[in-house]
Amino acid sequence: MKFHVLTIFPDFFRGPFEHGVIQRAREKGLIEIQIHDLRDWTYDRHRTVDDRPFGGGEGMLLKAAPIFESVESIWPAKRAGQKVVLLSAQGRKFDQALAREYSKLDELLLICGRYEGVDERVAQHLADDEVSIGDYVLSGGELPAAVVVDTVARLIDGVLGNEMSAVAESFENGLLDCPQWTRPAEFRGWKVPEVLIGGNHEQIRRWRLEAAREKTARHRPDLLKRD
Ligand code: 9D3
Repeated sequence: MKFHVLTIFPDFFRGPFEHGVIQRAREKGLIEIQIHDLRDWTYDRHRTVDDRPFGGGEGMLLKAAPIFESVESIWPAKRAGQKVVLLSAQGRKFDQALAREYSKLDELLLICGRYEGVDERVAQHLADDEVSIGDYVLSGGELPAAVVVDTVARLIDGVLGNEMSAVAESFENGLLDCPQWTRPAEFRGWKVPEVLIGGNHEQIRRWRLEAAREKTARHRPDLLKRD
């Protein structure tokens, strides 16, 4: 699968995709990530990408023209299996189910919003979806784009090792992961639950399910209320 990221801060992406699971997936050729500088599609001396909102108001907006021209240059004709996603604070909430949909695509193009927002014609006439990663205010769509790439890439066949592929399901079974411990069995007087050391696998399975339910009820009661 191929990811495109359109941004005014291409250097931002030097770090996030050069570690761990994502780096290995790129090396194996399972995913490709292309970063595009929005300013490459400006033609004035100052490489202007922003302008003031009609009707007045705070701050600046990203202009429509460089975004349209950039996307049209990346994909001269859009095929099935290609989607344009605008990352914006006004979008629908990104979740594991949407990530799974995106993981079936051939290519995903992520547009990073900045400043006070983006000319609405991008959401209306260019983007297939407008997506937010959660109810908090960020400075732009770059961190969200990295979040979307990471989440979607993990769902592509071969990206996770076979033993790990079930891990991707853990959010889809509607419960948070159960708490876990590693050695030593006692640290600063805090002991690991006895049942986990005992080796009775049926007892451990039941204990873990109950612990996951307890943690979910305490931290994410909204997950238990569904269906
Ligand atoms: C008038 C309120 N504006 C600023 C406080 C709204 C606003 C504009 C631009 C809020 C955030 C941003 C920049 N954020 C994004 O582009 C963004 C985002 C986010 O802020 N939170 C969660 N997901 C996303 S995806 C893109």
